Amino acid sequence: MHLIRRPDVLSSEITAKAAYLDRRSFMASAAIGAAALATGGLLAPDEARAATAPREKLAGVRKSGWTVPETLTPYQDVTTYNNYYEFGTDKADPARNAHTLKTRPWTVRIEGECVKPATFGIEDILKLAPLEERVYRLRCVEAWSMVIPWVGYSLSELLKKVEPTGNAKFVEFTTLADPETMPGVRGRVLQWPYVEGLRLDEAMHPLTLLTLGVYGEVLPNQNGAPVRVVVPWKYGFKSAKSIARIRLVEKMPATAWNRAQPSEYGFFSNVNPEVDHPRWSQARERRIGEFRKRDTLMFNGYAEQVASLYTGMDLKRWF
Ligand SMILES: Nc1nc2c(c(=O)[nH]1)N[C@H]1C(S)=C(S)[C@@H](COP(=O)(O)O)O[C@H]1N2
Ligand SMILES: [Mo]
Repeated sequence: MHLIRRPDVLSSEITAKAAYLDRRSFMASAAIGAAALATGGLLAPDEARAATAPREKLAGVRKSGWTVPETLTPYQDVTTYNNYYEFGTDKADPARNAHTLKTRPWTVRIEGECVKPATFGIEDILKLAPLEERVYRLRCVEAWSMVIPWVGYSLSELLKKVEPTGNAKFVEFTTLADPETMPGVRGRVLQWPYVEGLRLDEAMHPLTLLTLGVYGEVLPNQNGAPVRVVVPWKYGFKSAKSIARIRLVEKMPATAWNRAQPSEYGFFSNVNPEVDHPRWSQARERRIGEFRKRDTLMFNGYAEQVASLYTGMDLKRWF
């Protein structure tokens, strides 16, 4: 079940990362200094905050066997090239705007087809199961990808607590939509709140990660703090950020992207190089930081783990 284990690759990456971050914090302080000089000390408040967003280490994170033998995408790219439309549609908008997101107090309500519906506080979610680092590929439907060291544990650990009933066939995720703190929610790019969904067996699959951190640290707001899912064999938009409610349901949920454009964004959205998006090819992808394109892998490289979930299904029809 586990992916290729390459602790050697991982530790060398981490060394490279430490050097990289050192250099980066030096450049960041140099940049603030230069900007302060240029503006006579007046930085726009948003820029000042983004530049100094506090970073917090997560305690007790253990390495896991879930990794891929590829170079990690630098922290800088993971946290400044984002899709989080509640904070704007430009890739740089979330890092600029998401400082307004209030991640405490935070609760996740889990209800619907289950024996023990409950509201979990974020502090309890952080302690519910051991935190693991898992290096996953993330493939956006826009044909770019990253390799990201997420921190969390299998979503199944949380779902088990509420004891899904026999009627639970799908899981619906509803994410925060607060027009006060999320400028994008005042516009109409999507119908808010952002809703995503998985079939129950997909949600219970050990690869599906309830994600609380990245690079050993608390999840930055722009990456979906304080809690999101990451479903590595599906296009990135299935990995809903800043989850407020989870509902176990009998019918396939209506999801934000499927409602917006059903011919382009199917419910399953498994990464599939053989099924093109109506407006572009999905055969290849640009790994952020690389020049030459890579071939996109079936199920984003996780076929061995997940292909059996779709036995007998026509993947061109159920895209
Ligand atoms: N709530 C919410 N979740 C979201 C999105 C969004 O706009 N809003 N964008 C999705 C898309 S398109 C992608 S590619 C991933 C990006 O995650 P990252 O910015 O942490 O890499 O988040 C997904 N989750
Ligand atoms: Mo995406």
